[in-house]
Amino acid sequence: MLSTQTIAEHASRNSCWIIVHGKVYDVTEFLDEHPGGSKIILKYAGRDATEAYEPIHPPNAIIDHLSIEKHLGDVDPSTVTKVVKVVSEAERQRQVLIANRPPLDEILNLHDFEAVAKVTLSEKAWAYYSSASDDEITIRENRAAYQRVWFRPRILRDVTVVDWSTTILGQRSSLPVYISATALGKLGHPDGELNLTRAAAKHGVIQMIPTLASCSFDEIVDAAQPNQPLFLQLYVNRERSITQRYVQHAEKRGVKALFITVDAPQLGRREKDMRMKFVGDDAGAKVQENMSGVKKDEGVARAISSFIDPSLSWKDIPWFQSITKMPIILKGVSTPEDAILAFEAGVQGIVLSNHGGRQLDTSRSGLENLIDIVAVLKTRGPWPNPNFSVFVDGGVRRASDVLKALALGATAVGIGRGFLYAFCSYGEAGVEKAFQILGDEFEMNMRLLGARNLQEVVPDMVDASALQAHVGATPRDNLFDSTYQPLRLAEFRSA
Ligand code: 173
Repeated sequence: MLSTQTIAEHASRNSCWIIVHGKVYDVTEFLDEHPGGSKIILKYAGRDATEAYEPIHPPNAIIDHLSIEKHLGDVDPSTVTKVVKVVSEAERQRQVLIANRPPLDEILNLHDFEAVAKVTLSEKAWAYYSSASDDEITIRENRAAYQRVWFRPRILRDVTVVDWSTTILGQRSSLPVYISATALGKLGHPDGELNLTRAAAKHGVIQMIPTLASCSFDEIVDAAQPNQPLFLQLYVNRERSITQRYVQHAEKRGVKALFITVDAPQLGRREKDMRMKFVGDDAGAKVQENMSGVKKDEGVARAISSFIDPSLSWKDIPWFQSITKMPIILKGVSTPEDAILAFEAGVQGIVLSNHGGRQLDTSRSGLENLIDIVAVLKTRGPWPNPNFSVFVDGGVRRASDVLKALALGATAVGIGRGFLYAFCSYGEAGVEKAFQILGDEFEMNMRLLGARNLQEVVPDMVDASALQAHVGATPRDNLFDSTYQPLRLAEFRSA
């Protein structure tokens, strides 16, 4: 057993030991191999890194990646001085807000989860999840685009029974919605992505597992029910053998589709997230950082994304097709040109996505791109094409949003943050509630739209003539506005 005093002596680039989960590791030689760079490790040189390690790594990452002779043994608990953490005023307030958060049955829509998450998440988690790139124009446009599409409802169609279930890539789904991948779930809830897996099992919804989940891939698959369909989101590693092993392991474990992220050769600059580097560090860490020349402008995501291969190109698609039989979907397509290239490459679908507004700012919304992309795909074969799915994500919070995308030709729609905020705020029960809310919204909206099933949600049910006009041309209705009672978000009891 090693004393904390001994460990503290190994706090430099020349000899760097860290503690994770009560075990001591010599990471000196690993420093330059760490996918997140050496600097972040050096910050914790000679001391306990568990708190920083936990949300970002699958539990076994260090054990799997560090050769056995670098596992130095246990920390001698008798040498550990219990640090009494000074709880900041902000943290104390956050705990009060968590204790007083609205009961789940007062949550009426997906925005409410976000309102709760905004004040109950740690600043770091909120900054990472909510941030988008640059001026955050695209993340806001993702919402606004849905408001430029108007319904043309049909009447008198006997809508006693309505059915919003569907099939996504051959898998039954209770909703025309899947859970899109979002990284680092444990920043927001101790059970991380497992909240989604468990709730999805109960409600027949499909989860896309993120490459950069906080839980390991196997933990997530193990938490799923025997026949629960799961998809996998893939960041392609510079070291292709790692990607090959990962993809083939996923297929063996029964994953039903591979969504390759193609819009992130480099991560966007998310300034809310980056800003946290300046406010979140303790003083001790600052000294260490200065010593090792740490760049202080990297957010959480950038710090762990250096393994992603920016050389990925169309030439790699046949290789993916050679290593797996899973359907392949390209996630992050924005133009008809690329939609056609994907179609001709023989993949099974595309996701019209701008990565939740986190990549190229002032990119158009997936919903808007859907119009042109469906138009060209219609010239290339049957429509809807049973062998080529077109998904949309970004800004979806309501069933009415989903119905607009479906009317315009989408196969199904992905929701990332909406479900993420549900589990951050209320764990698994929050995600179940989100599914139930969406189900209720589908039932009502489909009745009011005059569609008894999703086949009956047709292009004529929407007026998208304003979608591609990027101006707010709707006149303000001043008289109405002055009497309108605005909707209210979920409220806190006594804070
Ligand atoms: O959007 C993201 O934050 C993201 O996709 C990502 C990429 C690399 C590491 C962590 C998250």
